[in-house]
Amino acid sequence: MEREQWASKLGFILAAVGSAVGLGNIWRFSYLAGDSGGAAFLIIYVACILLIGLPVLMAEFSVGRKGQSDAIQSYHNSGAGGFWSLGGFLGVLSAFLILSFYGVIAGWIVYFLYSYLTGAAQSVEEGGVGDFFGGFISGTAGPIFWQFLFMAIVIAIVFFGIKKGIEIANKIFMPLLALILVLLAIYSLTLDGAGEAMNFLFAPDWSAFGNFDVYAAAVGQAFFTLSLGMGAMITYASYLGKEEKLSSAAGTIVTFDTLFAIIAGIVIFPIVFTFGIDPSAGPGLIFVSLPEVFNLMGGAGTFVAILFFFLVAVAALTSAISLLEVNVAFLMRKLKWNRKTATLVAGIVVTLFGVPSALSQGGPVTFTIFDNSFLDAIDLLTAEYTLLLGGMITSLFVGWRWKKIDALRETGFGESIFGILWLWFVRVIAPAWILILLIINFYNDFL
Ligand code: ILE
Repeated sequence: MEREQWASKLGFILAAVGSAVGLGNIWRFSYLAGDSGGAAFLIIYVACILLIGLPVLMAEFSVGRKGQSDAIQSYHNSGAGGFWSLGGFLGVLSAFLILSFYGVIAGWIVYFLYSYLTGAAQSVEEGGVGDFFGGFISGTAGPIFWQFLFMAIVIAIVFFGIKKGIEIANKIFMPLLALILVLLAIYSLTLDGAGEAMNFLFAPDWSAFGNFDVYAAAVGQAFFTLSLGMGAMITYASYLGKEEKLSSAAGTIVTFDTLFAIIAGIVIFPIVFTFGIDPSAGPGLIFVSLPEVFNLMGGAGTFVAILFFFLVAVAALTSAISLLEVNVAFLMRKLKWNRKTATLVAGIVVTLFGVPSALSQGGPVTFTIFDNSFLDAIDLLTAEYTLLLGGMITSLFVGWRWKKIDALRETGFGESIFGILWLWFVRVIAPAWILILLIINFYNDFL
């Protein structure tokens, strides 16, 4: 049977933007920026996106488009065996692990959306959202129900395939997301705290630049947000025809993804400052602090809350789709299953694997791994190790194992100055940076 392809290049770009834009841009970016000093984090983060994220993204696109197969086989097809395909293996593994807890957190988002629609969330007393949220995530049936519901929608979309499922969903959702985001940003800019928020986001505190942990957090975030090291960009690019240009697509995706994170900051921080909440509230920022504020805003707050949680839920959906597709493509090739069987099996297995994460936030799963809950342990294992390692292998593979001329032709740069620059970034600069960060992470976690 012929392998599926995107109906149009625009469809591919929207799907890749859909994969990139997700919980990472809103939930993760806002709490990291809030924690690590706002503007300083933003500058380091944008530098990491341009200097490491973009070159690695181009490398992943090249492997997928040349390989025309799932993340692992694409390495073999583009000239590598043995060791190198470890890059693909880590991608498939990371996609599986991340999706298992991503579905859980997305489930929380859908629960908040539902609670605002029914009125339950607005009627929480002032100061009580922490308990409301804590009570929910430490339950048993609740977190699992919402995780399953979210995953069922992900499975249903992937079930219909590249053109009829993934591409159509992204063509509908991505413009809608952009519209909601811009509306919310305009609203936030009218709030009293907007000026303070802009200062926080754009006027850097220079002392933060001396802190290595901020660099580590920024690179981890660059990988997470661009869906790198998780096989997603390799798999999506493998559904492109050989003649499509990659460099402009990569530039577009990076631009939209970064804009989306910055505008999400413009939505969130004015609310944070107007109502005097702590920007470094950590992962609970959008689950506890923001809803407290929405509830203080009266009728407008309910409307803003519904739009906000809908936005985050849909952004998470288009990302989760790409992670499931990595596993589906792998099973379809490896076991010669058809799409429907592969989607159902991969979807159900990854959802079940997410159950311990869902139950680890105060629920019955109480064991810890190096002092982390099950969910946090998987988050750290992927964001700090497997993504980075996979990305490093991909860079070295394209930079050193491919002939220079092939690498430059595949990216579409040719022998231009951009081409040569890109080549040295994937050969040396990106892998060296990643190695340093792997060492820092290891040191921080275990020594
Ligand atoms: N890139 C997306 C995000 O930022 C996903 C990461 C796919 C796992 O949320």
